[in-house]
Amino acid sequence: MTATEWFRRDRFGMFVHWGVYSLAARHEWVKSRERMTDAEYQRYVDRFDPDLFYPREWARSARAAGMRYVVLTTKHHDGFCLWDSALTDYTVANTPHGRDLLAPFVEACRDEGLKVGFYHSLIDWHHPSFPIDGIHPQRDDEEAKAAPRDISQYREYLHGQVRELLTRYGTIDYLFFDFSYPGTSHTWGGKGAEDWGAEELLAMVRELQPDILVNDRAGIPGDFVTPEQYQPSGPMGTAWEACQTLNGSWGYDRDNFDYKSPELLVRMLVDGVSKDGNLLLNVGPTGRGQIDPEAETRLAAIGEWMRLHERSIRGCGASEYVAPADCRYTQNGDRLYLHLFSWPFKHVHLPELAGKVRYAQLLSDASEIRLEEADPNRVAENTQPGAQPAGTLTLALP
Ligand code: FUL
Repeated sequence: MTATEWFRRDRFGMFVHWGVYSLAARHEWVKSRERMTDAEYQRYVDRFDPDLFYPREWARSARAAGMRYVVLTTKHHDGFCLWDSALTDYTVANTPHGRDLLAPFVEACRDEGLKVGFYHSLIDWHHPSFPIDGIHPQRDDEEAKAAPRDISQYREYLHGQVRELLTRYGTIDYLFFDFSYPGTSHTWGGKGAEDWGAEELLAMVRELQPDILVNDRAGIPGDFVTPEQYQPSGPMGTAWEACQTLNGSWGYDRDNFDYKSPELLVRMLVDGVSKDGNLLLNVGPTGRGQIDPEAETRLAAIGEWMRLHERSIRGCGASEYVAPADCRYTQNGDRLYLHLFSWPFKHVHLPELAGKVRYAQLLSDASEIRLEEADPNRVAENTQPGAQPAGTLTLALP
């Protein structure tokens, strides 16, 4: 099975944004938003001691939710590294925790049968050679701005760190660079791909991990595209994955209770698969390393749904048929799944399928749905409206 094949089959993964910003607990961009100096931000580094870091629990929650891969932030824009990099002191090795976090994470994922993904930020607000731009925390510091910064030194550092990540932990299945986009220059007026040495970087990645999947955010095309916090209007002509938050923040955001409902999260997953895409759903563990109860509740609810509906997601993709209003089709061979977002219902009219459906049933309990050939429409009728909590029909095609 090729990398793109597993990716398209599995459809659903967990994103984990975790770092010293989890201690600030007010969004992973806190350093930039509050224009913190390195010295101010150091208070989080000095206190990073995740005593409740049990990656096996993360992996089990992901698996129970129906996810099949997990992607962890190795370094976010703040530049802090979750592994003991030989290229900087700005790592977990120099926190009270004092130990590499990636090895236990990778091991836990593998033990739970999950594919392993690394997120790695191209942006780095800590490295002395990284340009100061409009989002850099030190953007008001005239002296820092005037000091010469040679991005080629940062480029070398970036390549060296990615090499570490891809040589220390065995097979890595997935890499999410963040961020610049094909054909755009960066906010400091840089050249995007050229700044990162993207072609060379990607060649190195593929040499070290020949089967890895790489996203599209290094300024050159990758293996899949990454709509962020929105659902595209249809198939994108290539493998794609929407990344979505639970509450608008990627990093742990203690006072933000603006959570998406489990129903909405399930719909986003269904919607993506109906358009041939994946969902990478984020959690932001606390500074102690725990996935908070609000997130866990949602993961469990999605898992309940997945337990009964997995076969309408896994291995499925877009259908050639156009679903009725407020419905989605996902399809796997001769199984067409009709997801009704407005439930319960009495009749569904499926004119396009006239004469094509051999049998119809509710997916959750396999109960039969009465089919009626009512000229000119084929009608699927639910004889027990409201009897089941979820409205997905399986339509057996010839
Ligand atoms: C964005 C980042 O700036 C966010 O913090 C987050 O990591 C998201 C997935 O990508 O570009």
